[in-house]
Formats: sequence, structure tokens, C-alpha cells
Amino acid sequence: MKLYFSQTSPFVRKVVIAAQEKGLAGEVAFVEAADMDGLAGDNPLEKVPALVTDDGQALYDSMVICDYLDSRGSGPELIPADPAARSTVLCRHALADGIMEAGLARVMEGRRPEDKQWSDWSERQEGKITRALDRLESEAAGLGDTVDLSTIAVGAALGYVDFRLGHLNWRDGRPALAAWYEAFAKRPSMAGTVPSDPA
Ligand SMILES: N[C@@H](CCC(=O)N[C@@H](CS)C(=O)NCC(=O)O)C(=O)O
Repeated sequence: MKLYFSQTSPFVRKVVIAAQEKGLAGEVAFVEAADMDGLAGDNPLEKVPALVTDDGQALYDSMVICDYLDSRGSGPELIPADPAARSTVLCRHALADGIMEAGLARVMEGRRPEDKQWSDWSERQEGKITRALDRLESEAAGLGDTVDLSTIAVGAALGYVDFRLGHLNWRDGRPALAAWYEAFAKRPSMAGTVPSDPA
């Protein structure tokens, strides 16, 4: 399998954590951002992550890739078959993905020349993140020590907020979520994938 990869993307991190938890990391060849010539050919949206399977099938986006890994690997079931559990996991995954999307939009806005930045837009993105974090705080008791698509996505999303949006101080007023994250972040799949800017 070939994975188009960026060390700073929370969506990529979600896939890499999933691959590790499913015991498939050793089968993944990483294609770094510097060598992205083929990406648009394999993913017309030109986004990472994209995965090319050993059969030559190109898969995107991150949730589709996680679903593929779930069907192939060993380890915990990432997307439950049980309908009620499945809806809970997929909805919580959507919440975490929304934090990543809004976070990315906020970060990209902040990189525009200062006179072209739209503060209303940035505040709107931060509002989404804040409300989603509050929802996760209220649901933190349900996260437990489960490893599934939702907890992996929440872990990757919180890691991204730490990485790029530290000024939000997300732990303030969210003790249950902070405690859950502290424990989850110790998993080797999390500890080994902490984002950093390229040197
Ligand atoms: N919904 C997509 C989002 C992927 C995404 O936004 N990736 C960003 C990096 S974090 C990207 O490749 N952006 C490049 C672009 O939009 O051109 C997924 O889950 O895979």
C-alpha cells in the first residue's frame, strides 16, 4: 500500500494511527509531500491522505481509507457493525473531523497576508471548534479506553488543536476530555505520530 502523506495533516495522522492499531503499519509505504507528483492522478481532489492499495485502487478520503484498513487488519473493530454503536461512532467521528476541518480553515486564514484576513471567518471557525469541544466534553465519559474510528479521530483532532491552535487553551473547563486525552495520547500509535513542522 502507498500512502500520500504529510506530517502535519490531522487527517493523515488519523489514517496512520488506524493503520498502527490494525497492525498494518508495516505494509504502508509513505510518499512524502515533497514527492507528490502522482497525487492529483490518484486523488483528483489533490488532498492527503490518499491510499493506493496493492491492487492499484486509489482510495480517499481519510474515513474511506480507515474503513479499508478496518476490513483488512487485525485488532479492534474501528467501525462497529451494530447499527446503534455504528451511528454513535460515525457521528462522533464527524464531530472530530469537523474540528480538523475548521482548524485547518482557521490556520490557512491566519497565513494569508494580514490585510487580506477576514476575522469574522476565523471567529466562525473557532466557534465551531469550541462548540465541538464542549460536545466532546459532555460525551467524554463514553470515550473510555475504546479504540475505534471515533476515538482515533478525536485523538488526532485534539493533537491538531494542540499543534496549531494552542491559543484556544482547549483543556480549560474541559477536565473530562483533558483526562481522556492524556491517557489516549500515551498509546504508541498516538505517541509515535505527534505532528511537527518539517525541519
Ligand atoms: N476530507 C478529507 C480532508 C483532507 C484534507 O483536507 N487534507 C489537507 C491536508 S490536512 C490537504 O491535502 N489539503 C490540500 C488541498 O486542499 O489542496 C479527508 O478526510 O481525507
